[in-house]
Amino acid sequence: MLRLYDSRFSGNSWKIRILLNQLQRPFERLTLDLSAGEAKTESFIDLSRFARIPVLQLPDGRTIVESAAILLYLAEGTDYLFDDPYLSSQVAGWLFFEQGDLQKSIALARVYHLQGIADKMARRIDGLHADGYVGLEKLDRWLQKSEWLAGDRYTVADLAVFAYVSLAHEGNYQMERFQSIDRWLESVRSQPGWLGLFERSPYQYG
Ligand SMILES: N[C@@H](CCC(=O)N[C@@H](CS)C(=O)NCC(=O)O)C(=O)O
Repeated sequence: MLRLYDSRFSGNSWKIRILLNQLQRPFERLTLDLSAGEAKTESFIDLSRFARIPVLQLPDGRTIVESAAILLYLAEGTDYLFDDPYLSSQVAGWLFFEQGDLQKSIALARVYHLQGIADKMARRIDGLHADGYVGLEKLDRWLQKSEWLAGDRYTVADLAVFAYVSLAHEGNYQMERFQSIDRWLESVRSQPGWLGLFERSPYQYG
């Protein structure tokens, strides 16, 4: 069976649980406590390369790290990706955009708020917001004229970008002005098999 190493609050791991649920793939879930240093043990570093989650472990023991790589692996041959090389490149483009232009700016601002250190980190958060808003504006502009990110249907491109954008308000991003993002977030949430951050998949073991 597939095994997913994740953590409770991780948006990167949430992407993977949603896709596993949408694909109806049974998986074992091992939830690490990052604040207790559980990602930093020797044995987990061997599995994870960078001492980070998510990590997907295949039944033969090999592991895949980086949420975008895991999504591409799981989506191969399914409706959540395209066969056509051009359309596949459009999906990949959005996965890179999410990691380069959005993920860190949103995730770190959120972490500082969740850890209750937002006041102390106010200047750092201002910088993260400045970068994050540039990415969000680009995304909103695209969604003003397109229903989905790549091609004409929901794919892992939408799922990958969805996770942190939908959590941005937890990092005190003011999202009201992004009307097209708001419409698209709702469309992603209404996809069959979509799962809330703290919702348990019926395909989850452990
Ligand atoms: N680019 C990576 C980022 C992974 C990442 O940043 N993971 C965080 C949690 S979401 C983590 O494991 N941090 C380690 C720690 O906080 O100790 C991905 O998309 O999978």
